[in-house]
Amino acid sequence: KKFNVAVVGATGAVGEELFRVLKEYDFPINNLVPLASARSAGEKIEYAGKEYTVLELTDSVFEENEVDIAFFSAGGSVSEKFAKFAVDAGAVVIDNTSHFRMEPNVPLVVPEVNPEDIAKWREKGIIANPNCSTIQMVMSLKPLDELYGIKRVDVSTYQAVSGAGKTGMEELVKQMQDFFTFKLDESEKNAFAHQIALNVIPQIDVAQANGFTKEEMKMVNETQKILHKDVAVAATCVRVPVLRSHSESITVTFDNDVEVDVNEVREALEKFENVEVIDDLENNAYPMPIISTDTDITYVGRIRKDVYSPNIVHFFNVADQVRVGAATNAVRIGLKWIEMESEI
Ligand code: A2P
Ligand code: 11C
Repeated sequence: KKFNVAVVGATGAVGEELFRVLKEYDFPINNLVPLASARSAGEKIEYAGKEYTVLELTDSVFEENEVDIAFFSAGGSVSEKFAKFAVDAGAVVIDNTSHFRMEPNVPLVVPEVNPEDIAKWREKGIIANPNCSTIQMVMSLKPLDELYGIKRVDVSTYQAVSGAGKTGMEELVKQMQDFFTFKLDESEKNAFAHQIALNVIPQIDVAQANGFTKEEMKMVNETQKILHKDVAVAATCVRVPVLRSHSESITVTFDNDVEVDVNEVREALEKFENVEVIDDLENNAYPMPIISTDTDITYVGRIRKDVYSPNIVHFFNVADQVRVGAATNAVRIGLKWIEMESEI
């Protein structure tokens, strides 16, 4: 069976990557319906050698095009307003925004970690894609939780500008160009709270009453929902001048009686689907954004046992934010959904 597939946010950073990933995974598409705002309606996009016209997102566009699967990647307020029209038209919505993630009757899914949750999609017609920094973190937490039982996670992130969409990426490039022509002082600084070129910014998203940012609290709440476990999480989320792969320094505390064996940790990670270990410090080998960018793999390295506590391990985790953290996860959800629905 083939499906009519809509992509809301077709002209954005994640939308454009979605077309590449759909093609690479040979997604069973009957008709493709690229949607964006009135600003880009009429633009052409190419998919599998055919040209498609971008349509304006409207209340009726899903029904008119008999959409079966709708990927949403145009921001939370767009999902809030338009997801219901896709659901009413009979489509399953795979939503990349944070809008529905914490609703109890909306599954929040990383297919390698909690594919079984997809079955709950019928309750609201929506499957939520987690935040990018959560996705790559739970890819490494899941095998370790199965191995030893996780009690607590402390994470600091180094997040690429792609998390802020095309405007974020363009702003970093422009500021770097302006730096080399001695114009950085006058360069536009709109996408982030401060200049991002040659800087790091310890704030992603807005402040919360508890002193953490919204991005940091997403990592707490989403991790607990995906792992089905009240694991303690503390995050510090930092924007760095990298184009499109997020890095994370992660410290995991296991249950009190655990004695970490680094080889067992490495083996558990290596065996997990779509995770690869690069861990040879003496030969300068570890995950970095230049390795993960344009791949669908979550890379883990710098694995080491804590010097003081036998139940603590530290490691470094890197993945492409636009793919693993968004487009690829969404496409994998779609493929899993098709597989599960065809078994019913
Ligand atoms: P448009 O290009 O027409 O503005 P990014 O995350 O890279 O910034 O991309 C955002 C995506 O979301 C773009 O495709 C953008 O389309 C789309 N978008 C933003 N606002 C709306 C809206 N109100 N209705 C439909 N699409 C929107
Ligand atoms: C960033 N994580 O790197 C954000 C982007 O909840 O989907 C994704 C926001 C979200 O800026």
